[in-house]
Amino acid sequence: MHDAVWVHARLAPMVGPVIRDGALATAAGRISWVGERCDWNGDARVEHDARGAWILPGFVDCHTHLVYAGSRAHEFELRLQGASYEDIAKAGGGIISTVRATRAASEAELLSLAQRRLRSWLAEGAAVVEVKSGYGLDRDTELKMLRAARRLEGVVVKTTFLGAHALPEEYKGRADAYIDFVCDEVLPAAAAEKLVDAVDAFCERIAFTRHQTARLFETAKRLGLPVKLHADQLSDLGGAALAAKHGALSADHLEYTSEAGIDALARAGSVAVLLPGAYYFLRETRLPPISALRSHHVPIALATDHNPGSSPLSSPLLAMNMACTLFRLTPEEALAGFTVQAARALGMQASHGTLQAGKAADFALWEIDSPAELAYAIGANPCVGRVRAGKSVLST
Ligand code: DI6
Ligand code: FE
Repeated sequence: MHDAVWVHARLAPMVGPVIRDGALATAAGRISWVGERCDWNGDARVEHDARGAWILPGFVDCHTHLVYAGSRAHEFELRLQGASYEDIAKAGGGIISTVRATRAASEAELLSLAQRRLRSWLAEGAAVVEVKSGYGLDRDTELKMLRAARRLEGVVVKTTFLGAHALPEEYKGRADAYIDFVCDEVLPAAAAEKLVDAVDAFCERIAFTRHQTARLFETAKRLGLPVKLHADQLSDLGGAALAAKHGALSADHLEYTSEAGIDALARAGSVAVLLPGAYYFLRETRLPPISALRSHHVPIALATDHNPGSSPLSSPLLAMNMACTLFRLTPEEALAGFTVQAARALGMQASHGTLQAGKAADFALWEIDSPAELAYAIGANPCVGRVRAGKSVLST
């Protein structure tokens, strides 16, 4: 006996062909059957008529900085007057200004701010959201951020430790000592509290070197934690190759990655996570190497990179549109980027990203004529239903 079945649905399972008159059943929070409606002869306690709506796997946003306090709207104004993102960071603004506000906020305040932000993802049928720390840069605030992230409701949350996001003011001129502190105290404390699903770093001229990043990755390995990396966003520091060398789940941004770096990602089986929101908002002009990623068969995921400084973007749908418009991804690649490939970038391919029996019953219903419409439209939200662990949590 199945718990529920959705019939008269059009299904985009994100693996295999689409099904134009399908049925999808759930049992005990998982998908228990998917296929052509004419082949469905199971028993389900409840039958839902999808009335021709498309069902897709719930979106997986595999790169966000959703937990933080404060606003950076004034920096946006400064940039519009000509200041660069790097200028602002060097002058003590940027990430560090969000660190000040986040240190001053309580865990409850951080949770309530992030929970409010999360509404847009829920309205667009998201199933999984990754959330990074990295606006604490001290032990207590990093842990506070991760605890707040773990308490978010409505989606599956994956937490990533990003203690090596920027150099805090108290360590000015002592980046190596800060990395020692992160490796010896902060990351082990977060891991001991079981708050960490993966470890990330910002490897960049304005952040940490390859060598410092490698030291952090060694610590992650000792703690049995997978790694990912903010790589080659503003310059080519060889971040992608470094991530690949450490078997990273993903290397993210990649605007400046060389072909050798892409080859290394392909060999390591790491996912390339592209972040068009940051490219757009910082008015970057250097495109990530899409054709090389394709020719080397590197899986391409997309994410919002939601953060207050470089990508205040709260819409997976808009990120997909930007990926097509700015990066020339196909709508099919964009959809895969927010489902099957994003699940891989979080090591969740066994439970999310496709509509297949055995996976979590986390999916969304859309009133559209074809899945490509999700990447095509700007500012519309045709999500008409969201199912989480087999239960309908949004329907209109
Ligand atoms: N790269 C980014 O684009 C964000 N973090 C990072 O490592 C920016 C975060 C911020 O400006 O607050
Ligand atoms: Fe980021």
